[in-house]
Amino acid sequence: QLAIENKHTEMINIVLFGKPGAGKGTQADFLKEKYNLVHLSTGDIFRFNIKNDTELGQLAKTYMDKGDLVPDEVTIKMLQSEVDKNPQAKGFLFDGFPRTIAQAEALDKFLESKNQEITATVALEADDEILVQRLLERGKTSGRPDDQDEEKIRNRYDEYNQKTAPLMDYYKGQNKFKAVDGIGSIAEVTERLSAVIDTL
Ligand code: B4P
Repeated sequence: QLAIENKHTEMINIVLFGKPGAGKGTQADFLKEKYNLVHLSTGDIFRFNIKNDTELGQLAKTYMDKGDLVPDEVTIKMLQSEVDKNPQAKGFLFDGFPRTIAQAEALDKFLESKNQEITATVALEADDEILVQRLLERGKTSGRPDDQDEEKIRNRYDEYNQKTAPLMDYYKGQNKFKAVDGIGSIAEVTERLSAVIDTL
């Protein structure tokens, strides 16, 4: 009985959800400080591994450069090992993970094994056309191969629509899905996200 109660009160675990370029990484930088959460961005972890030319990085690069998702098996294993590196965490901010139903199911199972769960999934909503422009803009300076041409960016949206969008129903089915408008200044969007997180 006690264990079940603890499961709901001890930690807050948030999934930051949204299309490519919706501002997940941008907002995560503010939210992790404000709520004292360990920020895990699968995109950042992959890019770190690519930069350091690790085996994982070499593999991830072949998918990311084309705008494809990295295979579930690899991504899930990596995420779990990052969670395990933070036993003192007060909660996690998952950014860019999960991106498939298989990843979401694996995450639920994994957290369950630690007597934890996802508290809520918060989605940043925005139109594709605005986001494609944001990514092309970032591509001018970011050096990210997946931001540099429209065809790769469009492929990321196809991947999102096929594999990631179904997660909205997955989390709605668990009554854990909350959406906020992702258009506006960075500070405005942070305000909207905070208003939702404060209610959790
Ligand atoms: P990610 O690194 O997760 O990147 P993202 O979707 O491009 O960006 P994000 O939403 O974080 O946008 P950002 O804040 O940067 O993924 C990259 C790739 O990694 C994937 O395509 C995939 O290949 C692989 N990958 C990652 N996770 C995976 C997983 N779980 N499974 C399989 N593969 C995985 O913002 C974008 C731009 O908008 C920035 O330039 C920013 O300055 C600007 N911006 C942000 N907010 C703004 C605002 N309010 N107004 C104006 N501009 C704004």
